[in-house]
Amino acid sequence: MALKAVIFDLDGVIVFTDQFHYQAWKKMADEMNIYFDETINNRLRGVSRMDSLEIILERYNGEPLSQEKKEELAARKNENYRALLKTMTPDDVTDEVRETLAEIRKRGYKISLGSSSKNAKFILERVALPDAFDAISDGNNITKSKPDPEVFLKGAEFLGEKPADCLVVEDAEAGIVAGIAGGMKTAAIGDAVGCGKADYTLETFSDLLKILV
Ligand code: B16
Ligand code: MG
Repeated sequence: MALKAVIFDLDGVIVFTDQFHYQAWKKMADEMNIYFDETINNRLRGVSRMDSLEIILERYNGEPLSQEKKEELAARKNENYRALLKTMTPDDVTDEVRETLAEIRKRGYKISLGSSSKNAKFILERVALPDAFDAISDGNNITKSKPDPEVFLKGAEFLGEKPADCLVVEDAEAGIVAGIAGGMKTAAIGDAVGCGKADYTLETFSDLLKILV
């Protein structure tokens, strides 16, 4: 069946904010005396903010934390994170990514974002890509985080396309699993290549042009 649309993950595919996530969580973890390192940070790829916090709290040994306290910790991390996002500029998206997105649309495919992040629109504005997508599905329109397919199913729905006609592009195994669960084709880039579950693997972003002919 011919593909009609592409749904892109944001962090790890279009932009690379994992170092900002790391720094922001690290600050919060240090303040709470919780051990946190880059290996644990890797487990947060594609995972929602509150689920990320639960992973970090696996190393917490203090008094039990109320839901209110957890929300305060997540909000504190998000403040740190947004301060770092403010340093982003259009130079944080490569010409390769910009030109490939434009060419995919020119070839007649619709494109949507499919990101777990509640900061997705803010990031797209910072890097001057606010109108690059026909639809945006992000952390603000979902209740279940990847590996649940909700964020991608919404993306397909916003585009008016059937899931089976969509290709999901992801850097996280949780995202590839979500795409498969949603009945979509999947393309892995970066970290997700190693999981071996995707229909296609991309060495570089513009390899998409070989799939989307
Ligand atoms: P926020 P993606 C994900 O973005 C990140 O990979 C993940 O590390 C982060 O926890 C999640 O967004 C939520 O982000 O705190 O900004 O809502 O890869 O799905 O584009
Ligand atoms: Mg990602």
